[in-house]
Amino acid sequence: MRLFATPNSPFSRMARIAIHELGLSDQVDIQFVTVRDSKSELLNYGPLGKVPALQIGDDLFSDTSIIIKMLESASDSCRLTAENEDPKAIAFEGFCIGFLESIAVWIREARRKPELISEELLKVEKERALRCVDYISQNISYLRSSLSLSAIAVACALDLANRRLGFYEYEKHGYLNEWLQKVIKRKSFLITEPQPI
Ligand SMILES: N[C@@H](CCC(=O)N[C@@H](CS)C(=O)NCC(=O)O)C(=O)O
Repeated sequence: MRLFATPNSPFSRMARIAIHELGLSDQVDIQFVTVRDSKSELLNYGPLGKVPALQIGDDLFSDTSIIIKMLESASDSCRLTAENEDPKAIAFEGFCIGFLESIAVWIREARRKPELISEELLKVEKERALRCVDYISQNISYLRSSLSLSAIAVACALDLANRRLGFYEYEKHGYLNEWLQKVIKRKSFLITEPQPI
């Protein structure tokens, strides 16, 4: 198997963390590619050109949740995704992935040329992030058992929001902050830390 990724993409980071946590590091080659680039190597494998993308044989799987499900089915180690029989955990998983997506949108907006930045969008995303942090804190029980896709998404989102946006409101929520500090010290997180930009 081969994972196409970029070193700083949060979704690529989720897939790389999952590979490590599922014990698949020896079975998946990680290939860093460029994105938003008409010469990207990734475009030789499919038209989408987004990372992460997982190649298994002739197939190229996109979308982080789908990729993590494919990785899970290749692993006899732990499970990361919510069980079909647990709708509340599935709902929370979707929320966590949406939270990471929103942090990525916020960062993308904040990094545009100053004259192109929409202050309104920055405000919308900051307010969303504050609401989500409260919600995560109220539902911390979903995150505190074993590592899950939900936990990976939330930890990647909060870690990146802190690094790129100076967003650290979660520190006000003692249990959430304690949980986050523990998760980001796992080897899978340390070896995939985003680089300064
Ligand atoms: N919903 C997708 C999002 C993937 C995504 O947006 N990846 C970004 C990097 S974080 C990307 O490849 N962007 C390149 C582009 O938009 O062309 C997933 O879950 O994998």
